[in-house]
Amino acid sequence: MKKFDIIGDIHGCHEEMTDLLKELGYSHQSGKLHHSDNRVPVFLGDLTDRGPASVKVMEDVADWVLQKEALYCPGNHCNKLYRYLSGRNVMINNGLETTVEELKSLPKEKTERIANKFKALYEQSPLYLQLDANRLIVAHAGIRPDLIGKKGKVVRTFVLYGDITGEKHADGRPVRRDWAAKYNFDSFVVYGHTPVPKPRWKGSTVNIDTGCIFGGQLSALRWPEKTVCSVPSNQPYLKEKFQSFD
Ligand SMILES: [Mn+2]
Repeated sequence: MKKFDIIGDIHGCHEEMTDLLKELGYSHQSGKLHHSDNRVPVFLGDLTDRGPASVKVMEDVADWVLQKEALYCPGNHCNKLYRYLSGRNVMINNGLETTVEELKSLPKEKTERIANKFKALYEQSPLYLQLDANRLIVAHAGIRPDLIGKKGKVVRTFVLYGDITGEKHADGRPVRRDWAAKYNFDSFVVYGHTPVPKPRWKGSTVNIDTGCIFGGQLSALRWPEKTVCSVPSNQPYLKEKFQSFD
């Protein structure tokens, strides 16, 4: 059986990603990722935006996934970046501006090469990952039992944005229902998307977005061990960005 290390929202924190992979036992030599126990890293989306080195994260993850050394499913920030790179008219805000600025600062050829690689990554990736004979589901913002195994618009909205109501809080954040509190199913779901001060375990789900971009930690869940490995963030701590539950 394959063993996985599922890694939470990176948001351009390349240094912390490198630290975490090292902590998990990976070595990175001449573009290849290697683990002595043949473990596989799984990226659950939101690779870019807001952080200092989104382009390096895009490049590394795209290389590893396209070389079949890692797995990936997209987050909402990946979806928006993909639409931007495909020439669609998207708002360059909510962190996308930092990634766009990084890309624009590079020589045109390099920008094009990286954009094409990221598009290839996005186009080959499923909306969410069904692993270990469906015992493990990895979805950026989570999933509902009745959506597992399905595709389509409803599934896409849920796995990218979570269980949104369409309403917004006073500060502009979308209202999200607590789907994990209601999740009652055999498949274990690993997700991110909503920064929490520490991994949030709820039934057979865990949120491992420990807000690296907001000064928390970058975390991974080891499967099948179900143990967490975290490294500290190098970013300033912004308490108000973290959501507390229960
Ligand atoms: Mn997200």
